[in-house]
Amino acid sequence: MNLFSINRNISVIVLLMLIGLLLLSLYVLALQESEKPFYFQDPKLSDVDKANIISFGFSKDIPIIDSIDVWDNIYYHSSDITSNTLNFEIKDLEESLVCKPLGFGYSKTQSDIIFNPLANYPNCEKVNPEFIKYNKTHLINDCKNESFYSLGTAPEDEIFGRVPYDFSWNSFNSNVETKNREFAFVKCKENRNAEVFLKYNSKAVERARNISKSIENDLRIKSSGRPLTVFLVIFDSLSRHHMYRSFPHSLEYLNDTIGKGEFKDHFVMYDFLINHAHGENTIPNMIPYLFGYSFNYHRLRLKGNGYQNPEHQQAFKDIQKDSIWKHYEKMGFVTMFGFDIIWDFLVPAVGRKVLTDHVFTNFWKASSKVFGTDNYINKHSCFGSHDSHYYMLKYVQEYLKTYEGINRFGYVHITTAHEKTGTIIKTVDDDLHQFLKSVLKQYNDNKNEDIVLFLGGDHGKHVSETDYVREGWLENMLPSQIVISNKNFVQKMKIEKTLNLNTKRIISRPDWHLTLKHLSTSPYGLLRKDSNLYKHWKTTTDTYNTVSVFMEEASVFRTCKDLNIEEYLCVCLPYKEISRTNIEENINIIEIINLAFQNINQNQNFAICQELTFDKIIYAAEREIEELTIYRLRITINENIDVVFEIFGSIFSEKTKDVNLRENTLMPFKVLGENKKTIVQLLKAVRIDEYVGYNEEIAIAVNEKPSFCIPKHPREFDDIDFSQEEITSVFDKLIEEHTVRLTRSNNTCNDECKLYDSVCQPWVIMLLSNKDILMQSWLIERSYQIYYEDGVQDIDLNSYELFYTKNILGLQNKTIYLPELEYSCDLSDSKIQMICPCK
Ligand SMILES: *[C@@H]1O[C@H](CO)[C@@H](O)[C@H](O)[C@H]1NC(C)=O
Ligand SMILES: *[C@@H]1O[C@H](CO)[C@@H](O)[C@H](O)[C@H]1NC(C)=O
Ligand SMILES: *[C@@H]1O[C@H](CO)[C@@H](O)[C@H](O)[C@H]1NC(C)=O
Ligand SMILES: *[C@@H]1O[C@H](CO)[C@@H](O)[C@H](O)[C@H]1NC(C)=O
Ligand SMILES: *[C@@H]1O[C@H](CO)[C@@H](O)[C@H](O)[C@H]1NC(C)=O
Ligand SMILES: CC(=O)N[C@H]1CO[C@H](CO)[C@@H](O)[C@@H]1O
Repeated sequence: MNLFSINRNISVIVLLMLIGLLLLSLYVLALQESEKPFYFQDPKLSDVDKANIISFGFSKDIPIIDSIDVWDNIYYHSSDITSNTLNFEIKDLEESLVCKPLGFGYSKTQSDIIFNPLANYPNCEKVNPEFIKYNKTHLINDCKNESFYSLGTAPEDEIFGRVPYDFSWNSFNSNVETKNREFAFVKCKENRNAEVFLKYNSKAVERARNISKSIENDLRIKSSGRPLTVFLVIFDSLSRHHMYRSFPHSLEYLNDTIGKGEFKDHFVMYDFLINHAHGENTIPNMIPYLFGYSFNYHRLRLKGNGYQNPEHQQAFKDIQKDSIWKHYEKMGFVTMFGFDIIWDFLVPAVGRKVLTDHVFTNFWKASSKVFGTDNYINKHSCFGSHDSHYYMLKYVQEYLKTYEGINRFGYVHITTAHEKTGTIIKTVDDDLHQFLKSVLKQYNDNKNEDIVLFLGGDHGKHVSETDYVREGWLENMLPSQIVISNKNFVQKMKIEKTLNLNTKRIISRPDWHLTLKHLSTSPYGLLRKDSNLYKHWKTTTDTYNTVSVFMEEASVFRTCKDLNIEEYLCVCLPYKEISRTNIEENINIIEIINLAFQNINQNQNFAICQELTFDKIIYAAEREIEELTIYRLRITINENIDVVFEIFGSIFSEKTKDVNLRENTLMPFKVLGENKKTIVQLLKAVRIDEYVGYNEEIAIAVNEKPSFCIPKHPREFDDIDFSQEEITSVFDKLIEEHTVRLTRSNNTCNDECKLYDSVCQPWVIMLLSNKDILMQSWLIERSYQIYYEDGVQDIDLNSYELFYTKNILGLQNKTIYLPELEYSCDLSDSKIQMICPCK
């Protein structure tokens, strides 16, 4: 083929693509113009079509002007609204409710076994008395000894997620002006402390005021209305049951003040009982919450742009135009976003630059270096005089106070509960109680403002791989959601009766998104249910069944399917555990497992990630739903005894294919049998054991999906592996990212790394427990240096003798100690110098 014909072929392809696009837009237009409500669940539409329709919807700008009835000046009697209390027990669900949960979670007996009721954590303020002083512009030096400070990053340098963070101390000789920085650390002798402070953003205020003014002009509103605050405080992994278990003081406080006491006349709260999750973890839940539609469409809309690629960041900025925070910006609000984690939990959805007026995320990257906190968030640690979540709640309080008089929106995500024991979340209770006290007081003192405060979970807590019972899965699917508002706002929205009904109906994530959109109009007037704007917003969510919880009654007939909640996740459908003997006879189950392994092993980098093979089924349940059977399976693999996968698959007859077959390349299927044809389809395979640390770091180093890349244990790598550069280069890279230090007498690695503002990595101790990796025996000379105190030591490890121990990685005289069982940064000795990988 010559160059010319290539060109011609390309033009033909381009032409065909253009025709395709034209047809699609005509089709979309036809759908938009049609009178009938349009159902996204229409099985005839592919997911790509639906994603395109959503994009098209977002590109349309429907004016607010004919959709809203501006507020009149009637005084609303808040006393007409009845007060509610918070009750753990759920009684009186309506008889006619179609989606009635099979249960709500663990019983007290079950949860007392799973979550140690006696778990107790030190009070950080007692352990580390607060000494930092800040006077609104300057850090004041109050330390009698030599001291140091470090200021946070400038607002434009807020980068979301797992990226390197530079950190250094400066001599603290005189008071230091904080300028535009919003956090700081001070070191006085060996004590360290943190402070956060919000800096007024006058540009954001001006913009919000301008936009509000222009909306008011369009609507011919003469005097400005009441400023509105809409704020989401979302806790990671917090089911409704776990909220009641973990926050007794805060809930009692709400009960006593809003339910019965001092704030009874001013505020009202609603506890949503059937608040259904859309997935097991953060992304599938927060995408519909923040964007209005499911993860799958978001993935398609991102068209292969990856958050790790710096050149793809524009795609993430573009997609954020459709996020709830950009929406609030357009409605005349100042906006805030906070996420207290150094990992990439939500980054794949929004990228590294979050486009709100305030972003508060770098504080945690800095804190991890200052306080040497465990990167893997599975152990309680103090950030100076407070727990980690305290700083987020403090920043939010300042945000709400600083912008009094202006519409404000915010979303913060707090991950204290994201750990194994399920008990560290208890440390939030006192800080949350203080937070609620301060916020309610603020809005009670200033009765000229409206507030809608959401306290909820992204998904519920379950104890992943160790917990087989149905109740654990129910908790995972039923996150908490309490909504607090002022009574005259509820009265003015004419929504009291409906809100009360909705607390007992199934509510989806897109429902909350539409609710947020709806609330964004309420500084100006009452959005009409039959308005073009409200109807248009529905077309950009997953289904036409989406409702604003503050607008419409969620019908008793709504099912999971109506709300685009996967049937295998649905808490209302039948669920039956399968006995061991029946599992082994079930050929369908084996077929699902085969599909799962094909899927898991597809495109793996087999040099370092192993090819995985099926070991055994440890749990199985089946759900018979009309002509469909869905299986939920837990399985183990031969390559690593700790790994557990959860697999969902479906079985149906070929006749029902149109309804039951899911067209998605991530869900392979297979036709079985000769005559009576059956189809098995894999719906999902997820890794559910904890794989942070060694496993995850290796996967990230080779750009593999951490949940599917399972390398050998470091001790199992041998000479054959070390002859492969694909493998050794990974080890070189990982070692290079760390500074290897020897401890001085009686110091632990944690102490030693912390002296240099870094964190000891236990997983690298595990990696170095293989002597060949420690010595980089594939290289002619070991490439890293070993640091001792403030200098470098040249140590020829080859001349040392090996001595295997249970848990020590260290040196003494001419002996190297190598750990065989445990890998810890917490050991010390007066004679052995521990070898510490610091990062
Ligand atoms: C804070 O301290 C600085 C430096 O000592 C001083 O110049 C400034 O006036 C103080 N500000 C306030 C609000 O007290
Ligand atoms: C707000 O409006 C004023 C007056 O119309 C204009 O001068 C200013 O640039 C606007 N500011 C922003 C941030 O839009
Ligand atoms: C709230 O008050 C009600 C009624 O007094 C009571 O039954 C309930 O247990 C209380 N809930 C909490 C969380 O304290
Ligand atoms: C290690 O060396 C020191 C002197 O540097 C010596 O006193 C000690 O006995 C040696 N210990 C062992 C176990 O060889
Ligand atoms: C290390 O601890 C041991 C035992 O507590 C003590 O005897 C020794 O003096 C300590 N060494 C240093 C350098 O502090
Ligand atoms: C070196 C130095 O100034 N040390 C002082 C640190 O502070 C304590 C009391 O807070 C003094 O006793 C030390 O003399």
